[in-house]
Amino acid sequence: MGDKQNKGVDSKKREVVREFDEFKGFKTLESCIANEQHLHPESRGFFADILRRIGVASKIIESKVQRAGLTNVLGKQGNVNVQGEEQMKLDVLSHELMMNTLGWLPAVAGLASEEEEDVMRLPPHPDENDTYVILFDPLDGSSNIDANVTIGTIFSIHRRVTKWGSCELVDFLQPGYKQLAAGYVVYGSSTMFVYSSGDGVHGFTLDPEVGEYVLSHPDMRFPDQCKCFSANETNYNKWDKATRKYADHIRFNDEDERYDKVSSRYIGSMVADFHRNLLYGGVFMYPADEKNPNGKLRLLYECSPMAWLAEQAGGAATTGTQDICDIEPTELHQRTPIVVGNKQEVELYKKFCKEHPGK
Ligand code: AHM
Ligand code: MG
Repeated sequence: MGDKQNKGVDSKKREVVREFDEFKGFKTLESCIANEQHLHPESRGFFADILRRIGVASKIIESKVQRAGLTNVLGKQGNVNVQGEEQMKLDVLSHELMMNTLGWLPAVAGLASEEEEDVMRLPPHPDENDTYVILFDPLDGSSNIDANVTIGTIFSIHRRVTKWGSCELVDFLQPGYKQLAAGYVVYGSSTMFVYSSGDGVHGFTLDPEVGEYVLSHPDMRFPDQCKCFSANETNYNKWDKATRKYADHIRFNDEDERYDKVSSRYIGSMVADFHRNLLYGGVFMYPADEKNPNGKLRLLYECSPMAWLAEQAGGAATTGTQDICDIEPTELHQRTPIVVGNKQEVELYKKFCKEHPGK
């Protein structure tokens, strides 16, 4: 009888242990950041703190996005931002959340947001001069918010270049290739935190039961095959000749089997379009057009971080004539045309730009 009882207990134990088996390989964002930090014994842990805090901020934004329809945060705020665009309530809320979550970290010298005209300068760290600035688009794709369509947060981290006192504009106006880390959070059917600190691109899925980001997509790379063409094709007649020719080439090419599987896929949230293309293969573009002669998307908050991530994942990003990561910014809110995704496609677009100049 006693033996029988023990067997029962044992098998129950085994069941419980098996249930926990799935957690054995759990690598959380937290543990990966800590591991990376251990690889740099000289590290003061500041940089790791920033990544962790962005993770925290994104979880708070995620919770607001999830409950948006219940908490009166849908719709327009009634303001126009520095970009001349109408702000949504969730844009403003996410901006405030990012500012408040990151603003008190001693290693952060300053913050710049797509939603605010000027940068936020933070009190200099009393013992350190070697600190960081963070630039972000708190909620990208906000025209999609009210329809429950995937949106995201984009961030970019630079080491400040000035040495003493409050940070200055030059600390923020740095080319993309100087980024120390960049990433995005995509609020979709699940929430994912995708980032690189120069050693590949890694994706973590938020486990809502545990409340942790868990490594689900290590070392993300663009697949060779290009499957998605992502552009707002209603702008076709406003694009220049090279862009129109390239779009026709990729969409209607019956001769090259490379394009057999290409489909049009455009969400209108850069984060979501980029993320899908990174997983399936593809190219996203927001080129210059008659209405937006410098493109629509912002260099420092959107294009530079996404371009850097693309390069880290074996892809590329260009304006047509210059690599996005090589652009020396001159203004905080400057815009740039962008074509980003599979390297082969981006190279081909550059070739079209060379061969078909003009309108
Ligand atoms: P936002 O940062 O104000 O949301 O605007 C950027 C968004 C991108 O996510 C997206 O690629 C683009 O605007 C869509 O623009 P359009 O509606 O002109 O196609
Ligand atoms: Mg945006």
